[in-house]
Amino acid sequence: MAGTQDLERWVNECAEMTRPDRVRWCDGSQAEYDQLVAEMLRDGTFIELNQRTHPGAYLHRSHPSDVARTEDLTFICTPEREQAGVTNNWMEPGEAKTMARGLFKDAMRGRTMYVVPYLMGTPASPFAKVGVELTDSPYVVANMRLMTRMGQVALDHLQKTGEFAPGLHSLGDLDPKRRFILHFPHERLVWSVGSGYGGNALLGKKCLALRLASWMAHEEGWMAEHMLILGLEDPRGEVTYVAAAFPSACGKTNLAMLIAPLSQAGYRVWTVGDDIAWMRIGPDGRLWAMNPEAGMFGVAPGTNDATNHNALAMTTHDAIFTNVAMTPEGEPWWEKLTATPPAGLIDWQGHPWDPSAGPAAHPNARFTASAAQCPSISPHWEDPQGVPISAILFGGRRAHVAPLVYQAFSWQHGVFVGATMASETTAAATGDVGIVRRDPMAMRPFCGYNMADYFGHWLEMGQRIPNPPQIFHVNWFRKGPDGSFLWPGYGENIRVLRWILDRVHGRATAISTAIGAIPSPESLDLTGLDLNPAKVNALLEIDAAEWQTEANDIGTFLNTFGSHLPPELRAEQAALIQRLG
Ligand code: OXD
Ligand code: MN
Repeated sequence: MAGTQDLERWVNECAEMTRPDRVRWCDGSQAEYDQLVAEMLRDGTFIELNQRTHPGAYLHRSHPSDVARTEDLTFICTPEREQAGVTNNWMEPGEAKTMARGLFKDAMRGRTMYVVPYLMGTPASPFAKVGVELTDSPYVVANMRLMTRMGQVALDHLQKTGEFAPGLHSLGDLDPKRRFILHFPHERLVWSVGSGYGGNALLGKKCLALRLASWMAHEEGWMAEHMLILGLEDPRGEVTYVAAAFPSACGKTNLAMLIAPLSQAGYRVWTVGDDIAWMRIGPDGRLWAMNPEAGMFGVAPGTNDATNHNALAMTTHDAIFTNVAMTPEGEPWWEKLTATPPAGLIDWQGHPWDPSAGPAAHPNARFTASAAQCPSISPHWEDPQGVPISAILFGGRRAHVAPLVYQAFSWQHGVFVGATMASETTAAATGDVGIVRRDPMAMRPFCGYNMADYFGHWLEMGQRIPNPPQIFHVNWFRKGPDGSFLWPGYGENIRVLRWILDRVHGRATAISTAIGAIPSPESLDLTGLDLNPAKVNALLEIDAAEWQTEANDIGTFLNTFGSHLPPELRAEQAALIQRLG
């Protein structure tokens, strides 16, 4: 949609349909936020946490059936089914709207409709995009204020560009049977009803910045990816930027904020973004990435001083916690925050915690905080053009098969590696946890069009980038025969980042294998780690039999894409089989 008149007309139309008691235009100011918080504290939407230890921090407990993204209720609505492709649920746009109108009708009676203008990207960036979300959830408004540049700044941008992506959201009755997340990429439109969960309800994030943006990027010649962006500073002070795609809840936030252990003195990670990268070819022929978000919506369980000190530091004030547990002192708590749980915990549903009934915090409990509060935030995180990317990492959670790290032979081979990457499912989406599924570029739940065409777009970008990033695959989660992790992970991942950095700068050696180049023994610095040579071998091992099964499985996976599959990916699979001998 274009212009402020269109905006007003659309707001009126939506109010006609949903019948809120009042409509409130949000300006994004601190006073407005404070007022919203006060209202939510009064009606129980927010619970005040200990304001001495966590000033400005609040707890929200969601409906117990509304705790994660619902991929089975998420639809791409394009005129033809083929345009959505085999990895997406599809509905014909007219049918989808007729169905959803029934759910939106009168849905906001007794509630306020908040008009939330927001900007994805910094105001100074020529690539920033305006969205407007209409929602009846004050919790969503408060989160949007932390996650985006919200309010007047977005309206000012709209005045300049005359364009915005509309999104209508209502909690509805929170019944999963009446929950739908509908995307209309050709109209840049989202309708979301029946859920208050972040990924379903904060429409700037997964809905606009990934699903709609991936389609816009296809049309306009750029890339919208489910990637963190970090800068790795070496002892000489030179910073090399990396973008990395891992499926949800596989450690993107931790890697983006990694603190190098003492033994790796002189290396330092700067955080640019933890979830989404918008990438464009710069005038210098490199790929430049920007973080369209202004905040982080991270998984809390597992976060502690050792795994992610920076995330803890950024959430000790002015943060929203969702579905965490609470100590008797009113402090947030989740599994692994401390070695032993404190006595007297209140669980995520508000009851005294009974350890036999499950974890105290929901496994997908979240924190929301402004990115500016992150101690490792890069001085360049708001640069209008973004930062130049030297390496792209793909990765997953795989107990077997995938070695710690390998480098693709070329951009085309790297696209194949990304397109066929696999990972065990996590609690970030509803469904079984721990099943291996292929999640191309970690975009399976977020690609707003036919994924085979998306592969084609990646290949085409490779043709157009004069100086493309090198592509790597990493796996921190490989397990030994006794079922324990082989690699210490977390801060020690800096060692793998160092190898990648050295490869990019032509300083590290590698051994060419059937699947790509792995570190030569002397090129990966493992000093000080308790890793015997057998463990190192197991971490880097490429088991020919396992990989033959993998290559065949990849073939079956590629078959599911039918005629849209770019032939280059088939050729890469054939070449892999041939190299495996
Ligand atoms: C997220 C997700 O919340 O990927 O970032 O689910
Ligand atoms: Mn994500």
